[in-house]
Amino acid sequence: MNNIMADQKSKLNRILKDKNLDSNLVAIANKVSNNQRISFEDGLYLYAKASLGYLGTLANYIRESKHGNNTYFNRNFHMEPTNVCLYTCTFCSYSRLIKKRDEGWEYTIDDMMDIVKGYDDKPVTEVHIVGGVLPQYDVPFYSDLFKTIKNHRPELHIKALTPVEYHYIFKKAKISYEEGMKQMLEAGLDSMPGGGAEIFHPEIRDQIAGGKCSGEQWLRIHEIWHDLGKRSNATMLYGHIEEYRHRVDHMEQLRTLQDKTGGFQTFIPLKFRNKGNEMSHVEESTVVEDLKNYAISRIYLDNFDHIKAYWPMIGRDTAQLSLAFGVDDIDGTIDDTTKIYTMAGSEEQNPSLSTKELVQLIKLVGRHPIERDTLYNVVTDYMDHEWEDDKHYRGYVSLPVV
Ligand code: V47
Ligand code: SF4
Repeated sequence: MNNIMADQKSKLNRILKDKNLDSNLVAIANKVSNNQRISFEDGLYLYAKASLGYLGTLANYIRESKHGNNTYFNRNFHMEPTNVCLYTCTFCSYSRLIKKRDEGWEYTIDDMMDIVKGYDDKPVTEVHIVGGVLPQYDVPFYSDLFKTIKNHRPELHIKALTPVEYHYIFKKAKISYEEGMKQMLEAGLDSMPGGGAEIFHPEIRDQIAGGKCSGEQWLRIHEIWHDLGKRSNATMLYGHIEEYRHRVDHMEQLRTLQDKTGGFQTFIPLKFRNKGNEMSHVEESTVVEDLKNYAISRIYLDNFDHIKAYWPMIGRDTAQLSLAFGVDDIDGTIDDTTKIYTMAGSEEQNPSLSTKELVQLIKLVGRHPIERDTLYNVVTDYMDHEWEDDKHYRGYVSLPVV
């Protein structure tokens, strides 16, 4: 056992020997210590009863067993074909623009290729494409777009669209999910981002995302994609009108599919932000709740390799803290403005960091920064990297003690 793990194990042992700790929490800590899966009821119990310190200890133990101090990021850029959407998800700032289309944009393939070409001299490895749903963005449009990007820059990884778009465009084209995903693969799609998952349970999904693909359909499209030998991510939009049992149900369904396919790479909890949408009256979750949620995700999803914090949404400070609560990945070096979040009131009005800034942010909490590609192959290990203008920088502080 290396030093990092010996330290984490001794923190876990302190919990196991704590005579004052609730016996259910001791039992859950025992499962984690013995590498056993926790149950649905355990998940609910953690949300209801566990303290932040307890959750951090368990989640950090798992995080460091899997990855040590390694903390991953990638260099990508986001493209949003349109910010107008015919669906009416109550948490989203896009759909209200359907009535005021003059305030929105609807890009053509040429418009999007101009954006792609703007990154020609930049060392990005991935383009992340996601936006609203409109009828002109159909199977032929996206097939053309993926082919044109691949013709222009074959090595650029295309991570694009979610089951929300795929369900809509395949239905419109009258083709099955299987046929549709095969066509997307042939056009150049490399992987699927995790969006559109929201909360799977119909009690919540019907209220906040009525009309778009169901939880079952979302999971089915990912399963088909995994069966084609490809990878994808998963998200959960939390902190609005859902109850803890809906969050645990969501993670349970992801864990079950992951047992079957192993195709998910990363789980990304997305904190609900309340600006500019139909749920502005709903209070946002606290930072403590966000950290607890990261930790419980890490503990529950034992078969997911990575837990990602999307820093433009939660801000840099919480992203740094999250690295002690189960998170091992911070998305990305995004030097483009991703409007879906700035419209919803994200922490970062301009969600852009240079690689150097992101590396420093990770090092400042004692972690080991690694640039990865979309599939988690190491691109550059930044632990001992020095920038020419940066000789004075030796930024280390220790991790918050949990
Ligand atoms: O599905 C929309 C969310 C998602 C709000 O896979 C909101 O690497 C909070 O999935 N407050 C799309 N969230 C973005 C997404 C994503 C982001 C980063 C990385 C990856 C990845 C995927 O954004 C939507 C929805 O759940 N969203 N509105 C809001 N007001
Ligand atoms: Fe459209 Fe997606 Fe926004 Fe829902 S969350 S309104 S599907 S862009």
